[in-house]
Amino acid sequence: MAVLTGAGISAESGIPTFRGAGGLWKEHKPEELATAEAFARDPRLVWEWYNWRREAIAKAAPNAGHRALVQLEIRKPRFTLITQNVDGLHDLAGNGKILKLHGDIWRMRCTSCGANWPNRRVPLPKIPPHCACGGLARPGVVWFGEPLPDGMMKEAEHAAGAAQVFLVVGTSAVVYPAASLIPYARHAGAKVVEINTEPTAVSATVDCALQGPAGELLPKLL
Ligand code: BV8
Ligand code: ZN
Repeated sequence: MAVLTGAGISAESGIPTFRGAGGLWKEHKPEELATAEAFARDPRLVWEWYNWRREAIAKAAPNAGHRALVQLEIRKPRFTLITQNVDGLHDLAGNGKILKLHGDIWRMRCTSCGANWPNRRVPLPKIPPHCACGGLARPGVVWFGEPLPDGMMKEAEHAAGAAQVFLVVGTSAVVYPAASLIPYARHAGAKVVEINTEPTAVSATVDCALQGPAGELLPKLL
């Protein structure tokens, strides 16, 4: 079994999604902030946004939807959780095998020496933060226009291609290449089940589209 999650699974933990009402992208557009160009132009502005998101995420706890996916991993011998989320709530809930397609907001990377380290300081004492080497640090996430971490899509495609059931939870399925895992799983013969509060770009193509909040439907699915 394989599961692909998006921001919607963290909505009931109080973390705003990207494209929904009150979404993160409302005040800002993704191009403005979640790109290497924006960071090069104004690292302070981009770090202010990530600092604000880290503070919001630090207050959030995994919800019943996250917990249901931990139970699923325990019950299913072959289980891979693939997430587009950078909030770390699947780790906090206790899942073991997590493919983080878009990185992790709780990690930093040095723009000069390439060091990569965890940092959970909230709020950040210094903005923008720097590496021990003195280089400027960046959030350990994948920005628009950047490639996913090496080998990540291969591993995700392997999991999606081998799954009998591919669960797609809380994603608008507009971001690529993550969204391509959905047709990939279907063409490999998986039964695709979608859980979302609204119809999405893939709802018409899945075997079963369950409409409702992940925090309610995932425990029921269990
Ligand atoms: C790449 C990390 C190439 C940063 C993120 C034109 C057409 C097609 C593609 C492109 C294009 N132009 C550019 C592209 C490529 C681009 C892309 O896909 N753009 C989109 C916007 C069109 N992709 C990229 O740039 C990727 N890289 O292609 O590189 C390359 C290759 C080699 C060498 C060089 C370059 C990189 C994409 C990664 C971007 N980073 N995040 C950060 O977080 O700050 S993406 C960001 O969006 C998040 O990761 C998020 O997870 C992701 C997807 O959004 P969702 O998770 O789906 O969230 P959303 O708000 O959209 O939807 C929430 C859903 O939940 C809704 O459906 C809602 O109904 C539902 N929901 C709400 N509440 C609940 C619920 N469901 C259930 N229960 C609830 N309670
Ligand atoms: Zn460094």
